Amino acid sequence: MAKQYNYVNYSKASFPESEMLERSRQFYNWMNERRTVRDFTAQPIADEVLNNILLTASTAPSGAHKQPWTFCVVTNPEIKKQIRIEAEKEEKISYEGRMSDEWLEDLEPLGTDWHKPFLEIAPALIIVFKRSYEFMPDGKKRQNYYVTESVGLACGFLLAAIHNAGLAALTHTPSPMNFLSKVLNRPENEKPFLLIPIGYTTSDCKVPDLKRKDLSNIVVRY
Ligand code: IYR
Repeated sequence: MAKQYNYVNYSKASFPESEMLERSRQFYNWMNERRTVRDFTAQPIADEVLNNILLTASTAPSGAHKQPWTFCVVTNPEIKKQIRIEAEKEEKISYEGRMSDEWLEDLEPLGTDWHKPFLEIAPALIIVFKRSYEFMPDGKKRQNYYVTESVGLACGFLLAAIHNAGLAALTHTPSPMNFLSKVLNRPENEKPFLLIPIGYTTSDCKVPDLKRKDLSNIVVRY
């Protein structure tokens, strides 16, 4: 039988309602400034900043607290170049035939294409892998739970931490992305989930002037 956790006291910090109102408003305003960007400078990111961002991502809740994620951080120019070459190979095939007309039409306003220079320019690429199971010391496999949900949550925390640090990111999903397992030599229990270039924005960085849905379009109250 597995041993139970030792339960410890937890006193959640809270705030008077007026302060809560102000904090929630400020946090929303701050998060609403986060944008997905594709224009990065090559300026490197301090290791300690990267580590704090990754530790924040790993505070996300996960099924049975398995933390079923691996974050590969690539700063090596040769490996970034290899990733760009492989990603562009797949993206070119996707844009030139694999993606449906409807999908291409939906992407038209964003103006994306198969060229991915940011994969080489951004100072760091965080490649998030999901771990569907673990190898036990005796070599047996042990399942993880709600892996997609857990890793999705960790990625949300990761993006918030990147934004909070004053850095920008792109949630990139080259498709298919199994080439990442090969390039990064990952074990078979890990599957690529998201490729996140991270860095500083260029001075002439542009983002689409898009609007976010308002409350009435995202919330149903009962
Ligand atoms: N993965 C491709 C296509 C793409 C798909 C979606 I959905 C986007 O929001 C943006 C791009 C690419 O990265 O270009």
